[in-house]
Amino acid sequence: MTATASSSPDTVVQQRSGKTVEEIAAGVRKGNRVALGRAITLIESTRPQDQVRARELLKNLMPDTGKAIRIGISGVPGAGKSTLIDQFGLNLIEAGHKVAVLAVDPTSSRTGGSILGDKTRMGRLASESDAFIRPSPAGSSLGGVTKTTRETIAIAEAAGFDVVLVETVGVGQSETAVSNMVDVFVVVAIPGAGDELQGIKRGLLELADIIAVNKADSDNVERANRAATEYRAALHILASGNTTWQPAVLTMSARDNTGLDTLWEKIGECRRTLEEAGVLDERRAEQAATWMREIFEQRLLAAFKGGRRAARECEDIEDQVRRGTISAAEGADALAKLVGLEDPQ
Ligand SMILES: Nc1nc2c(ncn2[C@@H]2O[C@H](COP(=O)(O)OP(=O)(O)OP(=O)(O)O)[C@@H](O)[C@H]2O)c(=O)[nH]1
Ligand SMILES: [Mg+2]
Repeated sequence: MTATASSSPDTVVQQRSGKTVEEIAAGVRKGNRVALGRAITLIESTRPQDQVRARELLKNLMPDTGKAIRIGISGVPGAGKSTLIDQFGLNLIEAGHKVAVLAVDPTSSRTGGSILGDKTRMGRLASESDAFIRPSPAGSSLGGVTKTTRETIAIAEAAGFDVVLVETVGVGQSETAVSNMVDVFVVVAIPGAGDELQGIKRGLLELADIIAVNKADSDNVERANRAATEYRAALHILASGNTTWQPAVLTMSARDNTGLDTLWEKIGECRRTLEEAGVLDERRAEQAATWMREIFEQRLLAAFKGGRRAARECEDIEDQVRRGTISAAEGADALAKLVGLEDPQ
């Protein structure tokens, strides 16, 4: 009774399914929905034995990953990301693609409303058999969500989805995390009142391969065009001169389904340009190395904090840093000593 209560319902299904990793992998390769769900449940599970199986599964599916075009979609809350993904996804399915939509939203555990909101805002896409929508797992840190999303991209690719859209809110560090797992990064902007660049942060501008000014409809068209001009000027100032791809700026209306063809064309153009210059391979290689480092850091930290004594001492040191009794550097020193790291002589 207690054991059941402490496991998530998904985990219980996983245990009952009794499927081997090979069976799940075979199902995923066939594009089987149940297998896909099982695979992702395994990946999202925090139980150590599930994590071992998840790693086996990823290894098994590895040869079938990497084939999709991976697109990040970011932008301030309310910019129209979900509306865009819903319409864009439908257009792509119409054109014969299979579309997976994932979200990186570490705040969803706090607000609790975003998962429900996204399901309804992508209502039309959600009911398509060639679409797969997976909200951000609730209750995880950014690091946890990032790891899960990266692995889910791999699973979705193995299941035959050839377009992967990763939505993230343009706040905090989540957009950097997403730009580190996609081929092309799209920022959805909106015409601001007065100062057009209000609707986008400079840091986000630097990550953008494409800026899509949304809501260019009704009496907003003029303002959207003006915003696009300002973004072009801002990007021009930022441009280092020898980048492979000069970011593109376009206007669109996700609501009215206008400008979305151009968006797809630009995404393709960007990816082709990066591919031909060898930058895409470089990006993906660098992403794989970053991914490895993150996984290792997380495991190291988990192993370290897993020991009860270490966890207590760790908390104690953190407390001292908070109170200002010791400096952050001294705290880090104390932690290093705890794991047997000595200062180089
Ligand atoms: N006029 C107009 N309204 C739009 C357009 N796209 C989205 N909206 C509206 O803008 C609001 C926010 O849209 P969402 O798609 O939920 O925006 P979001 O960026 O996903 O928002 P968060 O998930 O909260 O960050 C909704 O009321 C949409 O109906 C558009 O192209 N034109
Ligand atoms: Mg949204």
